[in-house]
Amino acid sequence: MRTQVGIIGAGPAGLLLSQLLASQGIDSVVLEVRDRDYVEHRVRAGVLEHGTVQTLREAGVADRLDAEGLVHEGLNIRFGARTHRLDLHDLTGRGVTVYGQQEVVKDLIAARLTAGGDVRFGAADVTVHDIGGPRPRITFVQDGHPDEVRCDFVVGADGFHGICRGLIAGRTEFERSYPYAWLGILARTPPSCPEVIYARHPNGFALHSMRSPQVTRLYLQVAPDEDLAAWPDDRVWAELQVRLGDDEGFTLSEGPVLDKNITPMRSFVATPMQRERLFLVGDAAHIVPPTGAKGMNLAVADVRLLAHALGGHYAAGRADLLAGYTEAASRRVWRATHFSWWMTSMLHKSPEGDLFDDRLAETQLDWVASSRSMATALAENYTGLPYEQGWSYR
Ligand code: RFL
Ligand code: PHB
Repeated sequence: MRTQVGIIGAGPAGLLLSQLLASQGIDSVVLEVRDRDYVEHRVRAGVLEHGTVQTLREAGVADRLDAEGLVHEGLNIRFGARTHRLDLHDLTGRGVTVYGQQEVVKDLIAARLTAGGDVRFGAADVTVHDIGGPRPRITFVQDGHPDEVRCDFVVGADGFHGICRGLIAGRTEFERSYPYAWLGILARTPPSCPEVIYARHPNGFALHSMRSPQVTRLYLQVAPDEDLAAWPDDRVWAELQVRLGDDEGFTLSEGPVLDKNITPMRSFVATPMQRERLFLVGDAAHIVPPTGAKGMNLAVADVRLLAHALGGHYAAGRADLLAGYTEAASRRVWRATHFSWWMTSMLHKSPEGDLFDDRLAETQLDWVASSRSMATALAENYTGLPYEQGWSYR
């Protein structure tokens, strides 16, 4: 099998890249180890930056997003049992859209397959060869049969646990782990507030978000080694009631729990994001803790840059854009890394009972709630900083 770009991973990064390349007349094959049903039902991100929504529209995959996505013009920060609303639209002229990552993935898969795109699910033993030569190869096994893709470039869109990052010899890795994790539930109950609530409580962080007018998404700060079995639904609801409660009459509505999981928190950046004919996008190169809602948005920003650089290569023989990919991507990567770290440290409770850290976090929150400049800084990062260029070379 011969293609121009071999993409490993059918998460939002790999699928969107395939779609943006197709819009520029560039062929790709996407190889995914999991089956389609698994990929389409993995509950993850929910908050899309203004620019992510724009990109999905330009990619021609936003019909359902525009119909079903929930546009939020503000967000709430709750601490000291009081709520402070940041008017994102007033502060930045922009908002965010709440629409599940798995819905974005479903829309992208449907668009690729309808257009005759090649997305292979259940591709096992994916192995990359010859990235230093002019014709890299990717071998894999599907339905028990060995197969091979020959391509000009390989893109590692295979997430944090993928195989591609390990092929960038001599890379530098920056890492920070946090002494907590998030326990997340999806519940069949209407959201208790039309907007997202980030709450800092003496018992720890809690987050109220949503997926639709009937489905609420909620998270609790827990220990990093927390056992999910120790959190039956009743305990989760009781703790959410305590941490999300305020003195202003907020009531949290409860309902059947549809999904429950624990996510560790980590900041991680690998650089460079390229070696020879291999490029990394999204979580394969960097991850952020979910507190800033940046992970998928950052994956989309990488993909825009790489789609543009590959477009420049094929349309105009430009080598400089591909050579400059790491440098171009890393500015936004580090901004998001800092923002996510900042939101995380401001909203979580120190599990070691470090009173100094707790006071610093409280004064930061108070500053955001009382200063328009600080609120604007948060809102700019949250709704997404502008892109420096378009994703299409033409
Ligand atoms: P993904 O989504 O992990 O996709 C990688 C794909 O590669 C496949 N794969 C392989 N395929 C073939 N061969 C191999 N050897 C392979 N190894 C792996 C995997 O099966 C998978 O299908 O990475 P991608 O595309 O870079 O996308 C990144 C996002 O998924 C991630 O950043 C976000 O989910 C992070 N995130 C959030 N991001 C936001 O922008 N806004 C949010 O509100 C937000 N909330 C979250 C989040 C992540 C969370 N968790 C569970 C980590 C909330 C949570 C709880
Ligand atoms: C979500 O809706 O899943 C969500 C919202 C905000 C975050 C992280 C996750 O910061």
